[in-house]
Amino acid sequence: MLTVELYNLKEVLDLDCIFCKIAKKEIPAEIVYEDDKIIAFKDVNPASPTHILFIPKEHIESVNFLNEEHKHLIGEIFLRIKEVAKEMNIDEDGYRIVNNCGELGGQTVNHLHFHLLAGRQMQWPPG
Ligand code: DGP
Repeated sequence: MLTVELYNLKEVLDLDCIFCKIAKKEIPAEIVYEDDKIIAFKDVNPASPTHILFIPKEHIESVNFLNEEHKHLIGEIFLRIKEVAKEMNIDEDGYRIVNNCGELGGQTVNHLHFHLLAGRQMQWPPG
């Protein structure tokens, strides 16, 4: 009974998530990498010549919602970022990986994602 209720709650939370819809191919995106747990696609509003978003297919709202069971998944996301960066020949010039968490962190889509930005000189501190 409790399992069913939790499952329904998860369905409700995922229902309006734009990134869940991209992961389920319900809305289109320019996908650059995919496996059973992770998908990467071009940002619709690129902030640099290369701007790719890496997300877990599982709906995790933000870093605040990570737990011990996600350790391997997060490690895999970073390894896939490294591999895609190499495939796209941006590894030698360099790139930036960004995660925005929560309102003050600038997070606008509440599904954990890592931005891979490249192709221009990055500035510090970020805005
Ligand atoms: P953040 O501000 O860190 O939550 O980044 C969210 C990013 O997601 C932002 O750069 C724009 C991008 N984005 C929002 N909606 C869509 C969409 O429907 N498709 C794609 N490809 N990117 C999206």
